[in-house]
Amino acid sequence: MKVIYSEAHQRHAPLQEFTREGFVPYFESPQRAEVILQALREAPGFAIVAPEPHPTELLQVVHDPGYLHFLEHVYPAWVRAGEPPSGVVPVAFAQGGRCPAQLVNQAGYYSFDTTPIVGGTWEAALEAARCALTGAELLLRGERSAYVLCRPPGHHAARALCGGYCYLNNAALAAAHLEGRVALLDIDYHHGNGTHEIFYTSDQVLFLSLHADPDREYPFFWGHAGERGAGKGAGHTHNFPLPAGTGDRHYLETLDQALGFIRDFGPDFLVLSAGFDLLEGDPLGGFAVSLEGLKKIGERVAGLGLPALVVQEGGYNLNNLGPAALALLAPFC
Ligand code: SP5
Ligand code: ZN
Repeated sequence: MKVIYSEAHQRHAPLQEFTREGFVPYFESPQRAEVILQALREAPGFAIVAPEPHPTELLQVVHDPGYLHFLEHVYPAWVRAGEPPSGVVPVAFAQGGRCPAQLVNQAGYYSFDTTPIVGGTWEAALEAARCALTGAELLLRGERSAYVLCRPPGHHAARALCGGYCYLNNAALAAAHLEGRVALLDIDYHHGNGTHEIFYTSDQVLFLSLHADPDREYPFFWGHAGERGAGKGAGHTHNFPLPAGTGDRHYLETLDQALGFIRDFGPDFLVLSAGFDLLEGDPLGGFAVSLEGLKKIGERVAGLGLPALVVQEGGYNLNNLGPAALALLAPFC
C-alpha cells in the first residue's frame, strides 16, 4: 500500500493552544505523524511516496479564494504589524459580519475557534492538501487503496473557515478531485463539520460521520442526527452522534448502519477520514473503542470492496497512533 507523506508538516508546529484551562502545549504535534511513519516503515507492505505538485487552483474547488489568500499571507502581515510571533489567534468572531480590509483583522472572519496560524502553517497545510490530491490521483490511476499520512488534519476546515487544528480540508479536496460518486466516511471522534458543510448540498458526495454527540462535545454546533443535507444534497448527509464511553459493540453496530447507506448509494470511490482519537485512552477523546475494534472497522470498511483513500485526521495519544494505523490499514493492503 502506498503511503503519501511529506516532511513539510514539521513546519507547522504551534507551541500552545487556548483551552478552558488557559494555554496548554499543542496537542496536534509533529510527533503524531512521525510515530505513524515509523510504525509503517517497520511493517511490511507499505511504500512511502512523496506528493506530486498540483496547481493551487485545485484548492478553489473546495475553498473560498479570500480564505486561501488569508491563510497564505496573514502570518507575515501579523508579525509586521507588531503582533505576537507565537501565532495568529482571533479574539472576536464575525458571526455573519463583514470581512475587514486588513489581513491582520481577518482571523475572526475566517475561523470558528482559536486554532492558531504560525509561520509554517501555509506551507504545511498546502503540502498536506497535495498529499491528499496525490492519493486521489493514485486511485484514479487504478490503485485499490492508499493512505494519506498528512498533518495538519482537515475535516474541521470548511469552505472559508479554519478551526479544530484544520486549515485545508484534505479529505474534501481528495473527494472533489475523484471522478463519479464518492462516499466520504468520517470516523474521527469529533464531528467533521468542515466536510459536512462543504458537501451539504452535493449529490455527488455522500458524507457520513460517526462522532461524539455535539450536545456535549466539540465542535458543539454541528453533527446532530437531524442534519441530513439540503437541496440536491438532501438525504446525502448522515450524522451519527454517539454517547460518551461508546465501545466496540455499539460503534460497530452504528458503523454497519452507515455502511448500509454507502452500499445503497453505490459510489465509485470511498474516502475515509481516519481520526484515531476514537480510541480509548485518547487525551481529547471519550469513547472506549479498542485497537481490535479499530481493526474490525478497517475490515468492514475494506469489505465494501471500493477503491479507498484513507486520510489521516486526529488522534493524540502518541503511544497508540502507530498500532492504530497498522490495525486500520491492514485490511486495505
Ligand atoms: C482534528 C481534530 O481532532 N480536532 C480536534 C479539535 C479539538 N479541539 C478541542 C480541544 C479541547 C481541549 N480540551 C482539553 C481537555 C484535556 N483533558
Ligand atoms: Zn478529532
